[in-house]
Amino acid sequence: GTTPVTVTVTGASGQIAYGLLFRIAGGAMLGRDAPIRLRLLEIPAAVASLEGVAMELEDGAYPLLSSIDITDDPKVAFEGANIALLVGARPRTKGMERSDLLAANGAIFTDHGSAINAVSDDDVKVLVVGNPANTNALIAMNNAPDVPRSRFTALTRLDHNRAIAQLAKKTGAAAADIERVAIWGNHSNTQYPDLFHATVAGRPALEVVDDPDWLEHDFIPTVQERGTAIIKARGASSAASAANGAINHVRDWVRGTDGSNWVSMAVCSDGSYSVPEGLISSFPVTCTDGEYTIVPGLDIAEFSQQRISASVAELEHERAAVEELGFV
Ligand code: NAX
Repeated sequence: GTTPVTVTVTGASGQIAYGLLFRIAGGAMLGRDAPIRLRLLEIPAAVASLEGVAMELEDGAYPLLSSIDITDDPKVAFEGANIALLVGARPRTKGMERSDLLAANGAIFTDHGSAINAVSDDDVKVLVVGNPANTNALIAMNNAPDVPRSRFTALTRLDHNRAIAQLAKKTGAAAADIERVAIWGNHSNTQYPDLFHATVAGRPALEVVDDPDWLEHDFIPTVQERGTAIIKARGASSAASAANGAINHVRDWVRGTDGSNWVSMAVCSDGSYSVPEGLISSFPVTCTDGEYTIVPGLDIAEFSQQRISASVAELEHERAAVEELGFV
C-alpha cells in the first residue's frame, strides 16, 4: 500500500534505537513496499541528542521514509501508531533496589500504555523491548483497556536467535537449517531455551547433538547468560542484536512466519501449557495475516516443564510486585 505506516519508537536516542531506526527506514521491518512515518519519543534531557539521530535519518535519504517527528510527549508520540516499539526504560543504577526499578518502570509503562489506549490506531501492535520487558508489557497492557490484549508483546526473539546460533555452532549447520527452537517464560536468566522440538536440516536436534550434558550444562546456561557475556566483552549491553531481534519479531508478526517453522514471542497467556492466564510469557508461535497463534499441543518433557515452571513463577512474582505497587 502507499499509506505510510506509523511506527513509534521510544528511547529513540538510545543504543538499541540506533541499531533499529536506520534499518526500519530502509524497509527491513515492514518491507520495501511500505512507506514509513517515524514518531520518536525521548525524555526531555535526550531530545537534543535525538535531534541528531533525526538529522542522520534525513541524511539517509530513505525512499520509504515519509516523515520523522520527535517529541517528549507520549500523547504525541503514539498518535496514530500502527507499530509501537517500546524500547525506552529506566535502567537499574547503583544503589537502586529491585522495587525502585519496578516502580520507575511501572510509572513509564503506565503512562505509555494509557497514551497508546488514547491515541494509537485501532490496529496498533506493541512490542516491549525495555526491561523488565515482560512485566513492562503487562503494565502497558493493563493500562490500555480498549486495546485487545493480543496486541501487547515483549521481545524474546533475541533469545530465540541466540539459541539458534548456539545450536548452529554445535552442529556445524547453517542457522537457516535450524527450525522450531523455542524460548519459554521470562526474558531473564530464568528463561527456558527448548531444543526438544527443534530440527537441524529436518532431523531432531537432540539426536543430531546426542549430548545431554551439552544441553543442560552448556547450551541452556549459555543462552540464559548471553546478555551478561556481551556486557562483559563489549562493556555495553546488546544493542544491534537486540534491534535485529525486534525487527525480526515485528516483521514475522506482520508478514507471517515461514512454512513449518515457528518463532518465540512473549505474549499474553491464554492458559496454554499451564501458564497462568494474563501473564506475558514467551511461547513458540506462528503468525499469519498479522495475528499470532501459540503453537498448540506440544509434548512437554518433565525436564522442560520444571524449567518453564521456574521462569513462570518468576513472572508471577513480578506481577504480584507491580500489583502491590498499583500498576496493574
Ligand atoms: P539506552 O540507555 O541506550 O537507551 C534507552 C533510552 O530510553 C535512553 O535514551 C533514555 O533516555 C530513554 N528513555 C528512558 N525513559 C524513557 C521514557 N519514559 N520515554 C522515552 N524514552 C525514555 O538503553 P538500550 O541499550 O537502548 O536498551 C533499552 C532497553 O532495552 C533497556 O531496558 C534494556 O535493558 C533492554 N534490552 C532488552 C532486550 C530484550 O531482548 N528484551 C535485550 C537488550 C536490552 O538489554
